[in-house]
Amino acid sequence: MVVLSKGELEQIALPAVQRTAPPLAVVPEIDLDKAARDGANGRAAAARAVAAACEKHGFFKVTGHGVPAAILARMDAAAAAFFALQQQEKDAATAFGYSSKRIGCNGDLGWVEYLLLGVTPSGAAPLPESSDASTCSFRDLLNEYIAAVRRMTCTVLKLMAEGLGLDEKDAFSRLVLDKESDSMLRVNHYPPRPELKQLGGHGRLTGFGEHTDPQIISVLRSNDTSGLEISLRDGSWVSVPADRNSFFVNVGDALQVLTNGRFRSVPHRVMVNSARPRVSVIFFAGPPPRERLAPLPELVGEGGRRCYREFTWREYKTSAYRTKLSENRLCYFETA
Ligand code: GA4
Repeated sequence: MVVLSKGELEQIALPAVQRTAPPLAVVPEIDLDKAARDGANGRAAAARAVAAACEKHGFFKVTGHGVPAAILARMDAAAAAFFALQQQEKDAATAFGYSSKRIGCNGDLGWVEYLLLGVTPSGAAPLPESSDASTCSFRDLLNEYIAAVRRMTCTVLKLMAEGLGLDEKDAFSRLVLDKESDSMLRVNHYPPRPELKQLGGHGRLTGFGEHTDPQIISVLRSNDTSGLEISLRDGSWVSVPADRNSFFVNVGDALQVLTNGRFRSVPHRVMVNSARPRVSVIFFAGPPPRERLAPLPELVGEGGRRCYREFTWREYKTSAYRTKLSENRLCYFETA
């Protein structure tokens, strides 16, 4: 078990200036089912709405997503059962990348425990041969979930390309369907902290500190406990009302680069609830390691300025893993 010193725990709390909870966000909604039913016009309207949300906030909500309710219910039950295990059993779940409180490898801490797995289109990495039946069935469930969410992710990425007016409608989705796509799945559990209540609603504890996601997009679903906050263009923070029936999409750094900054990667963080656990499952859709990323010529335009130099996803990821969570990771790749 990871035991933190008092000093380490104190680092998790936000500075005093950020003590009160921010106002509620008004999150743009895209209904994929409706877009499909309404034919070409419905699709074009959804594509425009997706592009507008990505330009304004880098964040929106997907309803009518088509991920079967049965998979979501099984995932909820499996995540709850996993995090309810004895600490010793969780610590042994190395095949699923279990970790607690420590985020990344540069000293970031949060009031969170999580599973973190690398995934390609063929699923999560194979388990050791000695794995027991329950480990195998959990892995199978994760793979079913990943396959369903990846399909929806690709629908969203195609709408993004359409909304940007790109000729190549699979300019983004092909990166995620590539057999070497370097995607990830994360299951986060933010245990409640009843002590926060005694502070009269003013005590705030960081579950996962402010950051942007390095990938193309991240597709998140949570239980009904709020806690996710996003930063708007003016730097203010808003709290995202939880909705277990929908998925939330974040624009990541790689998409900001490909769109030459037209879409923005949204800074976000998660705050801990005093009464209820928050559980979220996030699919981070990434390109293959060797993929060269640069602003798409169609989005730079003739004589336009390229805001980022070309680099490979491997290069970006290596650089990102050297940073602290809250750092601006894109600045090293900006053109002068
Ligand atoms: C943020 C998005 C994903 O959760 C993640 C995170 C990763 C990690 O937890 O290991 C990072 C973080 C994330 C960005 C900067 C680096 C890497 C922690 C950290 C300090 C899995 C990812 O890909 O980047």
